[in-house]
Amino acid sequence: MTIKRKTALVAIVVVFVLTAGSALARWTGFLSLGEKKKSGQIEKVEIQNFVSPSKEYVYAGGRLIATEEPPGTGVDTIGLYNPSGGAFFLRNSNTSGIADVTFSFGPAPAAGFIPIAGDWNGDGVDSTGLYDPATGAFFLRNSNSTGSADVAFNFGATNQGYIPIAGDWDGDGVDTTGLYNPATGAFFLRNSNSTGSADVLFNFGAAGLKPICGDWDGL
Ligand SMILES: [Ca+2]
Ligand SMILES: [Ca+2]
Ligand SMILES: [Ca+2]
Repeated sequence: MTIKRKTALVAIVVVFVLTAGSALARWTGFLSLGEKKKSGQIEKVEIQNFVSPSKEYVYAGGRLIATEEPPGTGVDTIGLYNPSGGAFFLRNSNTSGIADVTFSFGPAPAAGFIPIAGDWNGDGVDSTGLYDPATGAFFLRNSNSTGSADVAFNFGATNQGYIPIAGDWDGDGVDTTGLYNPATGAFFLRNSNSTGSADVLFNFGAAGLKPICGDWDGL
């Protein structure tokens, strides 16, 4: 079993990706600066489960090096966006009823903005975003509440009729944006929520269709 260092948050706090069997879990780890210099892979890691049902602890040589929040059992549910008022209406069950969460985000009226949703910061909670086709700007918010965008960036050509999409294209636990050009059937996927060119570009299917995204095979 090996742990690969993924992202350094601060000097002594590191986030790991742990491959355990076929499951990929996200770990938050703690390394001293001395150990961090070794980086790369840590061998002979033993996992010890504590009584806490919500967390696992990873020890190496008797020292706590990582904790894990077990994968959530969250269920995706639906929401709505009202372009005339800029309000999102999110429901936490796939049933009839009133919205569980209502908030406004973005301009009202939305002037052609298109809503998207994803886990932009990898905390396990999906939140909303907006795409402005006129400027190519994405506005992403990390909480489902009224406020300004936490992340804003431009991606892709403007005014081409592109349709925004969002998903975890590289499986790192963070959803990022993409675009679909219905005129050509081209997908443009980017692996970070930032300005730049597409990391993945390909054509799929005939022109004039509507895109959808998902983890169809669980892999
Ligand atoms: Ca999130
Ligand atoms: Ca990702
Ligand atoms: Ca898949």
